[in-house]
Amino acid sequence: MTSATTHNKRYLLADRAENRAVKPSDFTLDTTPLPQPGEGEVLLRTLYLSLDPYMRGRMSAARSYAPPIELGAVMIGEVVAEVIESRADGLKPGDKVLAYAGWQEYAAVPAKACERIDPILAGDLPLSYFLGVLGMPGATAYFALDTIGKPKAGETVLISAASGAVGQVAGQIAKLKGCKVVATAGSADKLAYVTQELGFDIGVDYKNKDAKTLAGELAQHAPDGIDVFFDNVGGVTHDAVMMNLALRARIIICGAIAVYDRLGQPDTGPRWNRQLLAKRALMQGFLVSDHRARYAEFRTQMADWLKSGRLRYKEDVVAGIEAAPQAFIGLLAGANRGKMLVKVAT
Ligand code: NAP
Ligand code: FER
Repeated sequence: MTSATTHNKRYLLADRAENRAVKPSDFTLDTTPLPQPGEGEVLLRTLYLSLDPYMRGRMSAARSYAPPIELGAVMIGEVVAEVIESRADGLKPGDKVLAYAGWQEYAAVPAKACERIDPILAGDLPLSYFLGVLGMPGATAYFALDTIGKPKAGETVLISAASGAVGQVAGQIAKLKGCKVVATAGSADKLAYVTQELGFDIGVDYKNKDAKTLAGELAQHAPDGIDVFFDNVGGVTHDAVMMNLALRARIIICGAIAVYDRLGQPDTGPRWNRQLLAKRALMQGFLVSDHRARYAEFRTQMADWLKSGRLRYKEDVVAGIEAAPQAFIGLLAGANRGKMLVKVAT
């Protein structure tokens, strides 16, 4: 080990940013001695840290599917890491693993909490893909469509946040199934990426439009209505799509990033009940962690699509752990171009 590896830089949660946008001072940079692995643990050196919208929810104390991060604790996050010291059977130095090691350069974690990356499955694919298309976001796209959306050839599928970590995969799977894909996103270059490079059929910019205006635009592009709505954002986009449902539409409630800065303050009263009734539509919440048991199947299928060139994946990578807060704030505001990652070490 070189002298550079005697210390660990990490980010602690300093403020929950309740009912306001996240800012850099919500995170404190902290330097500690290198952690020592205990019996049954491994010392990990993070190569890539994943930045994901769910972290915003875990900063908040609002009730959800998982407990909030404690103030003063290391920000949570999944990493691809290299084992540099092992005090456990089954993992050895040099192994590459997935682990929830958090926003830090090094971590001592139980070997049981690590998932070894299969080098044969990975092949020539980048290791960072295990945090994206071959990891949690890719699994979200795959299982939400497989278990709720069930797109059939010829149907119209609407994907919001279509160029992001989940959206770009969801839209490509829908294309592989023979669907027409309508994408919404917040900029012309994001829409150009999904239509020109990924083959989605229509791109619609949702920015600075009220729900009625956006609904009218969507109606022109999907005159027979939306059969599958992959909702990554909530808010105005959600409302506009709900005005355009096809008969027996399936609505996947995957994310609501448009309202993450006002969690715990939901809209009240009847909202889309009449549309659901009239269209006999099905709306269901989705949580990727319910599908762990089928990850091997998902990874095999996705790796096959990637290796055969039938599916592509764009990443947005910043360098150094110090870049994490700003990149995360950018992700929540739409500054990312593809899956947001921090390259922490090589
Ligand atoms: P992402 O799409 O790579 O990045 C987030 C994107 O959200 C931004 O780039 C931005 O793109 C968009 N956005 C931000 N504010 C918005 C607003 N007010 N209205 C509309 N769009 C807005 O992120 P991701 O990792 O793929 O996640 C997408 C969604 O899926 C998130 O809501 C996330 O919480 C959810 N998710 C859920 C699960 C689950 O199990 N339920 C698992 C993974 C992810 P624009 O430029 O288009 O605004
Ligand atoms: C998980 C379940 C859901 C998870 C992330 C999510 C990191 C994402 C939820 C969201 O973005 O709202 O186990 O693991």
